[in-house]
Amino acid sequence: MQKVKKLIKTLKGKKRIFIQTHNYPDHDAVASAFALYYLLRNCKIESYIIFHGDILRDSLQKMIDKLNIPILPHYKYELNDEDTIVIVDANKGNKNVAALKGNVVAVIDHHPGITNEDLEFCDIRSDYGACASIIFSYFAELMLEPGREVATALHAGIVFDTHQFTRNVNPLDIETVAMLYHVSDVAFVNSLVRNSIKLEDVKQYRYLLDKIRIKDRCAYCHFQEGCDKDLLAILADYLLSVKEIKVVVLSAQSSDCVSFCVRSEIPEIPANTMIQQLLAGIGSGGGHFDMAGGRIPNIKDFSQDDIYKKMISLLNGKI
Ligand SMILES: [Mn+2]
Repeated sequence: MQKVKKLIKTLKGKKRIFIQTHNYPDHDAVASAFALYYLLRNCKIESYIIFHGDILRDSLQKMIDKLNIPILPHYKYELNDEDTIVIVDANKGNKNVAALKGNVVAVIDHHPGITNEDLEFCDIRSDYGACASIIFSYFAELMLEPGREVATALHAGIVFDTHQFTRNVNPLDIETVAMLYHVSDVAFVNSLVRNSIKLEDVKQYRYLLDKIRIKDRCAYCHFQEGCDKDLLAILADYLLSVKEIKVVVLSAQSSDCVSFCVRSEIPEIPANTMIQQLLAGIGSGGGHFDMAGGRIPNIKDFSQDDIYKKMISLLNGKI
């Protein structure tokens, strides 16, 4: 049976269906949820898009506003145990997905992960650059054309998640964008990509350049005063664009935890393994071989000198 038919069969007749993104969603998560909402609606299944956390990036808020994406914080709906949840761009039980009231019956994700046996539907394709490409494959199975708004969202989701086709790209991501290109508002997607930071963010660049510690082609910086998660990722990519820097670790303090962002261009030092080793015993992390994230839940367990020393020792001889 086609994947999408199985998903529709799973959801048909369910009372209230919520499409949940990972916490602090990014462009790909919101685009995936929006496209799935649209697809289900075409199959006479109503759903609601929800998330936990905040919309951190201006460019994402702009995408939500311009494309009229009906996404709301989960508390607006007061979920109960009878509700049905579909998770997109993350897996059930992930640390970055709030456990809400309701039954998680389906997961659609492109991060490496295991198929949870409790789920009625699970579609994990870790070789895809974006969850949006998986959702588009459902449109293709149904021979359903996404409208201009959905096409634009999917296009943006793929471009952002693959870092403009430089990371984890699968030929299918490129084929998907090629198909969407005719319908999508290309100029709008390009403007989102080009305007990913705001003037206020510039001071974090200054802080980074001031405080950065570099050794053996590895860079580390801790943001004592905090830095939002998405900007931390943008800054990590910015450092990686420096020719001599091959591995980047950034951390940022918030009121209750320390968040991490890791990048690696060295296959012998996968970012996801590195974050797990760095935070062993004090926190958790995961991701892809070239990009990963993590967090230390208790600030007391964090010392930037310890992290820096550990990073250097982990890289010793490999770089
Ligand atoms: Mn994604």
